[in-house]
This record gives sequence, C-alpha cells and structure tokens, in this order.
Amino acid sequence: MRKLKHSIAAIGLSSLLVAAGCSNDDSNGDDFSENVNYTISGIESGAGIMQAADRALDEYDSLEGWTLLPSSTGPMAIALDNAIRDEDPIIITGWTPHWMFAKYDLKYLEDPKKALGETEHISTMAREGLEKDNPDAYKLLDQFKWSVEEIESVMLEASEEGDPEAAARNWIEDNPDRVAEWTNGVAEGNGQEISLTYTEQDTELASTNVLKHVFEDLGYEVTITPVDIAIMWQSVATGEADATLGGWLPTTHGDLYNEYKDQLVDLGANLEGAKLGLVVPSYVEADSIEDLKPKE
Ligand code: PBE
Repeated sequence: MRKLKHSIAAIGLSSLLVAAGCSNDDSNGDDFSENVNYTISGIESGAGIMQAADRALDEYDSLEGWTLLPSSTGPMAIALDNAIRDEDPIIITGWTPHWMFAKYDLKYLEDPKKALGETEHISTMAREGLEKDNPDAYKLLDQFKWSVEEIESVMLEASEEGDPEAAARNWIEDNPDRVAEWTNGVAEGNGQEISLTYTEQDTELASTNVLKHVFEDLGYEVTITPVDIAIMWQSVATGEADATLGGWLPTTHGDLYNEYKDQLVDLGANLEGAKLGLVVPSYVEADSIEDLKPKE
C-alpha cells in the first residue's frame, strides 16, 4: 500500500545502480531485458505510477517474472543519468511533465494495452467551503492553468539550480501576461491565509511554488506543505488544507479521487497532456513493452 517515502531512499540508490546494469554493449535486442535484470527502476511505492506499472507487470506476457523496484524519484533520476552516461541499459517509470525529457533523449515504450493509462491531466482540488470563505483565492485557483512546456521550463531550471522557489519567481517575472490571466478579476488579499499541500515531486514543486508566489504578490499568506500522496488528497477532503494542485487523473490517483471526490471540489485540469509510462533512453532498441522478454 501507500507507505514510507523517504526511508527507502538510501538503499534505493544502490539497488538502482545495480538494476541499471554494468556492461556497455547491451542496450539492444533481447539482451536488453536480461541486462536490466528484468527490473524496472521505480519511485516511491506510494506513487500512483507504481500501481500503474504493477498493472503492466500483470497484463503483459513480455513482463512475466519482472520486478518493479521501488526507490525515490531523486535516486531514480541519478540512476538514469549514470546509465545514459555509459549508454547502459535502463528502464524506468517515467512521466510527463518532467525535466528529464528536456535533458536526455528518451522514449516512452508503446503500451498497446494502456496499462499505464492514456493521456492524464493534473487537476486542482479545493476544499469544500473555500469558495464561500475566500472567493478570490478560489477564483485564482480555478483560473490557474498552464502547459507542459511552461511547467517543464520551471522544472528544468529548478533541477539545474536546485532552487524551485527561485525558478518559480523567475518564471513569474518573465511571464506577466500569463500571471495576469490567472489573476484576472481576483481582488488583492490582505494577509488571508491559504494552505496548499503537495507531493514532493518536481511537477508539484513547480506548480505549487509558482502559485504560492502569485498569491503572495497579491497579498495572501501562503503555506505549502509536502505530504505523502494519500495525505495530499485526504488533507483537502478533510479541510485541513485549502487546496492542492497535484491531482493526477484519471489513472494515476484514480483510486484516491474516487475515495474523496464527494468531499472536495474538483476545479478541473490545471495542466493537460500529462502522461505515465515505461521509459528508456532512445539508444535502447525496444519500442514497445511487447518488445521486452519474459524472465525464463
Ligand atoms: N507522479 C508525479 C506522481 C505524482 C507526481 C506521476 C510521479 C504519482 O503519483 O505517480
């Protein structure tokens, strides 16, 4: 089930490095599956994408006997970086938006059974009563929408500079017209408090920090709190948080959405065109999950 996020990070890295393979001449053909040791390098076990990848393991004969290795997003990215440097084979749980697609030449393996879903969107969820208590904050949350390209530019800068807040501020400065669309008709605040919960993923760090600064520039006091994915949904449903920008739907967080949808307000997509998949560097020959080979 959804559990511990951080404690596995340390062991995660070393096992991912092993999973990423050690030899050079092995990115192609049937050897690929063997050379990654029939192991997909994953992220936190509580993440929706891990459940989706588990479904792929169940549904594809080509993934018979494979292992989905949980870790954390940071170590997974390091393992990917190391593998690419040596042109080693690796297969990861990947998603869009993510800066890794801007930084490396990667491809999604085709997923004809749609085990990892089709197009996803990221939705904003507000607590019940927020519209009445704070109609302007609600309006801004409702009007916040951007594109994969926009969020990826914030994510890339945040990952390169290691400072998501600065990346968010810079983007706001560079994109006043976009910010004006979101704040159109929203009255200035005078210190009203807004609380947002998010999962500590680059996507959510980018969107949450951007909106935090837009709110603050308008005179609101914003608290942002990183939590586990299940808690993110629960906090909005119980009213402990005012909103979250990190609802991945319909597949990734589908079960949590169904659990809580009657206790929160779905403000719809703040980003269209998100996606989950099994991702490999483009030098890997396989193009489809069906090109992989079951473990004998
Ligand atoms: N993600 C990104 C998430 C949330 C943020 C796709 C990795 C997941 O729950 O899988």
